[in-house]
Amino acid sequence: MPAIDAEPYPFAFDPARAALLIIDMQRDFLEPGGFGEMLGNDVAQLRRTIEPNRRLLAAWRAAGLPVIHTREGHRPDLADLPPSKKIRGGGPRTIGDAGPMGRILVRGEPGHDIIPELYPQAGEPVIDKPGKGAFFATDLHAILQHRGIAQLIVTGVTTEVCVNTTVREANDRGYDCLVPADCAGSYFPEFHEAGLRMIAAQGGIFGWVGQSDAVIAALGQPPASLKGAA
Ligand code: TIU
Repeated sequence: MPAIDAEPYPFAFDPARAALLIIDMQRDFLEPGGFGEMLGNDVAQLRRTIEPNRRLLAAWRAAGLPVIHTREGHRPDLADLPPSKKIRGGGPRTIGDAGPMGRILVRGEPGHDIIPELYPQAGEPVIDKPGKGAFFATDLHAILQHRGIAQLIVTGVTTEVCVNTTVREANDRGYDCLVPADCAGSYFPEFHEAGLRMIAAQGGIFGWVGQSDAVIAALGQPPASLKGAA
């Protein structure tokens, strides 16, 4: 089985049981003029992850392995939006209101969709999640179970919010998660660093942290399922 260099120790990669899970690479979080920037955030901190994600996604697709995308957002009628989340922040415009790219974090609106650089292809499930974690109130666990997935390469934004919450949820459900640091980003560099350290601390309490080049290199090795085959 190919080992991927990672913290706190090498990740025993099993491509036959692994999926790439790309978290919330949505226009409203990443693009200039979107909701994230409207709140005063520096989107450049997230945009540095686009090219590493693009390269990893291309290599992953070329290897024929499963890709799953997520989007944070709510029903147009906002019936799944907790009242607490609606008013959080106290700003003049909150989730569901008209924003710079359509209604903020509402499914079907331009800003809610995934950036063109990483747009899903036919056959790649897109998980629409109402929360920060990708397992809460979604069918992600069932989709992974049906495909025999036990390992997740988790990328996307933001490191300390939706990526971290998803890794913790996945860990409690028995998945081994590896986060390539260059493919995850936060508006706050210090939270990015701390978010990654929290995952790998205490012997990998929630998972592993590595780099996308090491994942791509591991994809070049023969899958475990083919090793030893006549
Ligand atoms: N996807 C995700 O992380 N949603 C957030 O709201 N992140 C923030 O950092 N605000």
